[in-house]
Amino acid sequence: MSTIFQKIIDKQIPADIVYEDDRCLAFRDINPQAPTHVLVIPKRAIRSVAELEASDADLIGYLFVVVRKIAEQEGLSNGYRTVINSGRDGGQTVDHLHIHLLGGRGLAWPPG
Ligand code: DGP
Repeated sequence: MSTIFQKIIDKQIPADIVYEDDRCLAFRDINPQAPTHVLVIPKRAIRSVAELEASDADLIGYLFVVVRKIAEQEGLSNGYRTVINSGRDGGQTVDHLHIHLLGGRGLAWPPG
């Protein structure tokens, strides 16, 4: 079943896109939890970390390189947090793997 993120990839619904290439897309979260809250997603539909295969390793590593580029682009020189929610207990609400990039304020730990 097509997720809302697939519709964003396919440009069927709009998003505030901050980065795009052939393998991934990054756009601002619709419900930001920090001054910078960007979601970095693979264009290939992988549902969650729980469904990763060994052959996905390069792609997942690449997504984090993109995170680093966007963090620089966003001026997050004081640091930032990356989060991947997985499954129901992990708080995942969209079944298309995504990395949250949060920054622009001090972030508390531990998370709820
Ligand atoms: P998670 O709970 O980890 O599955 O995060 C899903 C995030 O996706 C959540 O922070 C809100 C965001 N989101 C959901 N629908 C949309 C949408 O249509 N557009 C954008 N930009 N973000 C969305």
